[in-house]
Amino acid sequence: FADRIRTGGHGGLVSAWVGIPEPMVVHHLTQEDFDAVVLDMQHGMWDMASASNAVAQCRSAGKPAIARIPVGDFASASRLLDAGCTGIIAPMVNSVADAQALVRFTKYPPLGERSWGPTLALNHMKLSGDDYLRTANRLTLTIAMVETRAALDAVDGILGVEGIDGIFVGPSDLSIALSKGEKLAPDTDDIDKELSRIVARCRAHKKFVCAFGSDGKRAGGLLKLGCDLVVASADTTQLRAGAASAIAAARSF
Ligand code: 3PY
Ligand code: MG
Repeated sequence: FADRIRTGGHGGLVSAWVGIPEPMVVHHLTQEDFDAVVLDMQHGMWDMASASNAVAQCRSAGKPAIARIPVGDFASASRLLDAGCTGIIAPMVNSVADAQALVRFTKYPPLGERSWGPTLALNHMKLSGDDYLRTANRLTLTIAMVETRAALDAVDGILGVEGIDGIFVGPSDLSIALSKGEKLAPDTDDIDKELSRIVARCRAHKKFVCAFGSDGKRAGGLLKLGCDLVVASADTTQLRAGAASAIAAARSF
């Protein structure tokens, strides 16, 4: 998966996004045609034990698990890679220094200072310690979120940090930042303009770009703007939309 997203030519990847802290939710979503599953540990209520069980569900379904960590919680990033995650998304990476700190916790030397202990990852990947050490920096993805004005200003510097594999754009926070707290408007032309600029900068640095779509149609639009991986709404949204549509169909009888 890591090579696929890095080298492009994948035709656009679509990921699930799960905040309900229940591995069985992840199990059910892996039965659909998602390319990956993001466990949202920033705003979702996952703890480390349930997240590592969710990673196991992804692994047994043959899908990569990517964890979004809480802001600045880089120590958890190492643990989630140890649990077998294929990637880490770090929110609110606003400077080169933030990006360098993230790389220190997610890449082994010489790129970073990730500490050794990937017991579950070795089991999941059926690799020896030596083979994992040799390949982990390439087979795992370190992804910095750009979702503030500071991050927009620093985007070239962040992309220039060796070990940052790609960028994930958070349109909600970005819209709040750009409007100085006036509005939540993630699906507007203003956001698309910034997104197109970020896509161009990622291409220039030969790195990939991901973004969150509030629904499937929006996710398709984000792919059209040049994103490599998009989220097509969160588990909670999908659950409630499915329920609302079933209720409406029953009541229209
Ligand atoms: C944002 O849009 O701000 C995100 O973090 C993704 O939902
Ligand atoms: Mg955000």
